[in-house]
Amino acid sequence: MLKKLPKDFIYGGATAAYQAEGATNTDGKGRVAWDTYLEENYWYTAEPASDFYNKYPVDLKLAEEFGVNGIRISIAWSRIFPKGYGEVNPKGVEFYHKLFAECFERGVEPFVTLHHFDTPENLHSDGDFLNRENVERFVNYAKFCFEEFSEVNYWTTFNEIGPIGDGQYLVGKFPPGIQYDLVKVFQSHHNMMVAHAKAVNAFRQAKYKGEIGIVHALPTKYPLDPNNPADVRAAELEDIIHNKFILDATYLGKYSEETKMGLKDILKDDLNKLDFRDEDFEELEKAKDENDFLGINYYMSDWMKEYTGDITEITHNSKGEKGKSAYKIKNVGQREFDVDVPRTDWDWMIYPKGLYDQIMRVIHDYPNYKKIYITENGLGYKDKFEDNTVYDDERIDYIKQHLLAVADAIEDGANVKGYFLWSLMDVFSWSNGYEKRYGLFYVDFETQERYPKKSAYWYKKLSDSNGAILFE
Ligand code: BGP
Repeated sequence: MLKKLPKDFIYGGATAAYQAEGATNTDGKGRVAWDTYLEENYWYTAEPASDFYNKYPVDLKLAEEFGVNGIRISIAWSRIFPKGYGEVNPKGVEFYHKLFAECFERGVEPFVTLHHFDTPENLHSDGDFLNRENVERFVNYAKFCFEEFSEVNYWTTFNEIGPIGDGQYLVGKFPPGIQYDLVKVFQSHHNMMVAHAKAVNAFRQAKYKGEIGIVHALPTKYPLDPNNPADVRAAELEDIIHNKFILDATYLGKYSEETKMGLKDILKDDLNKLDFRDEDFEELEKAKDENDFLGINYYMSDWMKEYTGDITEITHNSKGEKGKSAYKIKNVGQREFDVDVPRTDWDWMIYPKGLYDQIMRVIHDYPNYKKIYITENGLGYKDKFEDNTVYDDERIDYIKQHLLAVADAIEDGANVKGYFLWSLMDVFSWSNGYEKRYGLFYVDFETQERYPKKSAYWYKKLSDSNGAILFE
């Protein structure tokens, strides 16, 4: 049994530009699709978020004090290019230089994501990544950032290509709010993977220093009854939609035979609507061994069973009313929530072993992976603020159990080099608002004061002991 985590392990905290910065209309920032979408469909907006645009020195000081030695930050594309391309906004560029300098000043290594859900509005309304011109615009934006922000050591192209496609075209909880269109889901996944590959290939070609990788959300999928072949198939197909398709593109540079068979089962005659081109696979093939790291975001597992009905129906539980979720997809299967596993108020099934299984699957199926970071994991909770803190024992336990699963995977041969808790401080949740909190630091969104939670004190001990407190 491990007694500590590896020597250079990162105890990080994660953020994302749109969920943290606020200042959506400041210093020349361009609009993003989410601005309008939240105004029209939800009960909150991205103002003030956590006012990270102004408060970042406070958050980074807290990070340093509480042993957090890495931070995931994303660059808002529309601060750099307000229209997604063309003229550069110097104030946006300056902001990120200042932010990165503060990170280094505090000894907090920034892991920088180029795209965390926030495509500029005019590109989004022009098809987002379904439009191949936007693939090129993304690559140009990436190249600009590689050249300009040479202080960055760790680059991530995309955060969660999977949930973007699902949120935008399957569940319909992300702009443009389209539901049940699996052709668009796979086309979006594919085009974004091509954009990733092109950015990686450009990064290598120009020989920039530092590392580059991608962050995938990888929820583990289990058959409800492992002895029932129909349930097993439902889990496999659901896995293809969320995990296997994008992992194949990342590490095989093509889609495996199993994935292609699965696509056929899921899409039937619609399969021929997909536009996959030879030149796409050339880029994917060229990039497949060039990913310095894989970021895994892991929050939950799902249990799948057979579904023979003809209607696809998904209910998203956005308000944290336990039991509200429903999920069944024609030709795929349905999720069973009533299993003997704890779940959050948002019906996210808490299953640390799923993280172990997912890591082991990656290292077995994709042996050309080089290194893994757990780039997001955390407990969304309706925190109770009392005595100027939150006694979030549930969160501490959640983190502990998941880190122990990571330790098991390391012991069994996985090269995992860090863990970033979602989130460093409280931020708002894309489709659930400000009530679903995850942070180590409680944010009073009215005053923008920060208060360390009990978990922050625990995290400091974790980091100071290099993980040893996990094994006590
Ligand atoms: C991931 C996103 C994060 C964050 C997190 C928690 O999908 O990368 O940005 O939001 O999930 O999800 P939620 O806010 O829906 O609870």
